[in-house]
Amino acid sequence: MTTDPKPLLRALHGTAGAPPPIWLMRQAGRYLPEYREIRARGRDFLDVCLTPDLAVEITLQPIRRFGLDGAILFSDILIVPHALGQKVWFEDGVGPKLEPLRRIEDLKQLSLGGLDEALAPVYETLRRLSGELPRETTLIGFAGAPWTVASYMIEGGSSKDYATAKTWAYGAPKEFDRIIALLVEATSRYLIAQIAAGAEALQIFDSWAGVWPEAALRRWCLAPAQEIVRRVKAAHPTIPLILFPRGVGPMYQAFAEECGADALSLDTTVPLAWARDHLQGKVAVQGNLDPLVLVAGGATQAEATATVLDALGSGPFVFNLGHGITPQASPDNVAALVEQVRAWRPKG
Ligand code: 1CP
Repeated sequence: MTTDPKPLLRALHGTAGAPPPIWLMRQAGRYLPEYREIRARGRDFLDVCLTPDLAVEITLQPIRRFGLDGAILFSDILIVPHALGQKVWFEDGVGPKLEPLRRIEDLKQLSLGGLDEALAPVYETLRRLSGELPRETTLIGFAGAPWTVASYMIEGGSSKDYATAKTWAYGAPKEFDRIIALLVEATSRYLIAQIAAGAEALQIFDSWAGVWPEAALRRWCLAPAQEIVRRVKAAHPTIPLILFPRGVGPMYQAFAEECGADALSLDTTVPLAWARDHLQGKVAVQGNLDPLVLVAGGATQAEATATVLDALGSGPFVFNLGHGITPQASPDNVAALVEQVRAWRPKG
């Protein structure tokens, strides 16, 4: 794979190279005036995700501006509950809202039967993007991990402590297994179809993995990730997968050894030397600049960026943030970041 013309694919397949490729989680979004302009036309957010003309345009916005190595499909992780038949909507200034699952019987209202049809516009978006991207740019598909998606399905939106979802899991673990199993099936089918439509790499976002003790983390995050990776690899063995088990601390090592993904996306708190010594020999790593550094900018940003590059840039590495970019980030700071990463070479 070392001959691949796409730097992001080379890194995800385990090849180190300077400069490392760069893309940013949530790189399309509210920090870009051209995104806000489209959103100001007043279309419902889910409708934007499901309108290929708009989703293609928004995906391309950060590529045109910054020439990033990866273009991530513009969509949302909550498109999967929507496609399963759950009521999902986005309230401006509030975030996602869902008609919550309350009892295991509520699962009967969800069905895998309508998945392909509901997600067809997403596949159309990917097909169009694969014809429009520069040849060195990698098209990244994605989905939420079962636990993170389930947390929204049960809580009915964002949550501070996930108390309703966690209490269900602890009180009726077999029922919770069924919810997770449904999402493993839906997510695997969705990711496999994204590859068929043109996705060249995939990221699975387990943004809220960091709330569990070890045994529960293994049961509801690590094992489901392993199963999704197994199914996707069985269908498409050469497509690299990135997993983002945000906030799992030293358990990142278990993910590196056991989940089967090609790369792990590191959250902002993962110590760099530890990641180099305990993870990077097993998987490619991606990360992990604090997104708020892109609000501060200046010397703070330059130093923090150099620290990440110097620690991880000599192994298989993808420069990224430790979580999604915030609406307050400055596009000029993003441009400076890309320039600095592209100029980086290992010392000595
Ligand atoms: O215009 C708007 O107001 C909508 C804001 C917005 C955007 C731009 C939402 C609502 N989703 C998205 C796009 C999005 N979401 C992308 C696409 C493209 C890109 O990365 O450029 C991706 C990959 C996501 C993934 C996502 N959605 C995650 C996982 C990543 C993460 O940041 O942890 C999660 C948890 C969501 C749920 C969600 N959707 C939207 C919001 C505001 C949230 C988070 C709410 C919360 O904090 O609980």
